[in-house]
Amino acid sequence: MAGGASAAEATAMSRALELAATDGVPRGPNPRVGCVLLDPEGAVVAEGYHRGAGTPHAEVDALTRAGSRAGGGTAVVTLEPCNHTGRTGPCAEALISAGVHRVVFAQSDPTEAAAGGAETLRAAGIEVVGGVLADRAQQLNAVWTFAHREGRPFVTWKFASTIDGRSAAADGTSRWVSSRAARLDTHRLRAQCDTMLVGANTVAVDDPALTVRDEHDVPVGRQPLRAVMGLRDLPATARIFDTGVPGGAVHLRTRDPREALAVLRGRERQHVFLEGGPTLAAAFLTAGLVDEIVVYVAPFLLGSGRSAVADLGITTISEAFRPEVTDVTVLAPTGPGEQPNVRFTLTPSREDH
Ligand code: AOF
Ligand code: ZN
Repeated sequence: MAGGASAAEATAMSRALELAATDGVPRGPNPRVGCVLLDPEGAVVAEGYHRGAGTPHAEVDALTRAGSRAGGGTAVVTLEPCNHTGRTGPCAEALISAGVHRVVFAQSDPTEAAAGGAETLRAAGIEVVGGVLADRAQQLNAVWTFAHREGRPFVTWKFASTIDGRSAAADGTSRWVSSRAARLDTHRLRAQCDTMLVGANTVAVDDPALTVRDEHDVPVGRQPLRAVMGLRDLPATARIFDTGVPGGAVHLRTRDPREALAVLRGRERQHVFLEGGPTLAAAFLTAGLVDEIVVYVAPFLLGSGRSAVADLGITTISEAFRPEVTDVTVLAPTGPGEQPNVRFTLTPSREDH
C-alpha cells in the first residue's frame, strides 16, 4: 500500500510525524496526530496537529489554516482520518467538503468508533494511500494503539528491591529501599502513565500518595488517576483519596485484575503503573497482564523481609518466569552518601501469557 506515495508525500509524512510529536501537547485519551496539506505540485499549503482531547483533529487544524487553498490538493496525515462524530466532527467528511483530491495516511485507525475513514473517502472518489511510515506513526502512539487493540490498558509493573530481592524489611518498612535518583526516575515514569494502581493492603499499610512529584517532593504537572483495588475497606483519610490533589482517586472493589483493567478502560485509561504490593503483582503476572517491568535494584542486603512478588506457583528452576531485558541503566548518585542503583526494564514474552 505504501508504494503509492510520491517523494514529496513521504517528506510531508516525516514532517507530519514531527508535528504530531510537538512538545507540550497534553497526554490524554487521544492519540498524537499531525497533518500536512500539499498543493497539486507537492508544495506545502498548511500544517496542523492535534492538541489533545476536545480540540480540533490534525486534519481540521490544517484545513482551517489552508482555507480555500486545500481544494484539489493532497492531505498527508499520520493516522487514518476519522469517520465518526466524537468530541469533534468526522475528518473524512471535512476533507471531502474541502475538495481534497488525495489522502495519504500512515497508521490505520485501530479504534472501533472512528475506523472506516479510508472507505468513506474512497467512496467519495478520493484517492487514498495508507501505510506510509506506518511503523513510526504506531510507535508514536504505541500505548494508545495497544489499549485499543487489546481492549485494556498497557500495564507497567514497577518495584524496588535490594540485591537480595527484598522490597521491605521484616518490620514492614519499605520507604527508602531505592536511592533518591531512582525515586526521581520513578516520578518521571509515573508522569508518563495515566493511572497509578496499588492493592488495598498497600494503601492500608504504606499509605502512599501516588502523585507525581518533583525533586522537592511537590506535586507537579498532570496527575494520574489514583486507583486502589481490593475488597478491604479503606479509611477516607488515606492519602490517595486526598481531594486536594487533581487526577482523582477510585477504589475498585474487586480482586480480579482483568475486571479492574476493564473498569479503568471504561474510564479511557491507557497506561496503568502498578506499584504494589507483592500479592497484586503476582495476580497480574499469573494472569498474563503485565506488559512491562521496571525494577530498581539497590546495593544493600536485608536477609529477611517481604519479597517483591508473592508466590507465582513456581517450584523448580525450569519454570522460572524469564522476561526479556530491554534496557539496563545505572542511576548515578545525586549527592554524597548515595549509592548507585540499577534500573532494569523488561518485557514478559508473549509465551508467558
Ligand atoms: C485525535 N486527533 O487529529 C485525529 C483523531 O474524541 P474525538 O472526537 O476527539 O475522537 C478521537 C478519535 O478520532 C481518536 O481515537 C482517533 O481514532 C480519531 N482521530 N483523533 O484525537 C486527531 N485525527
Ligand atoms: Zn478526526
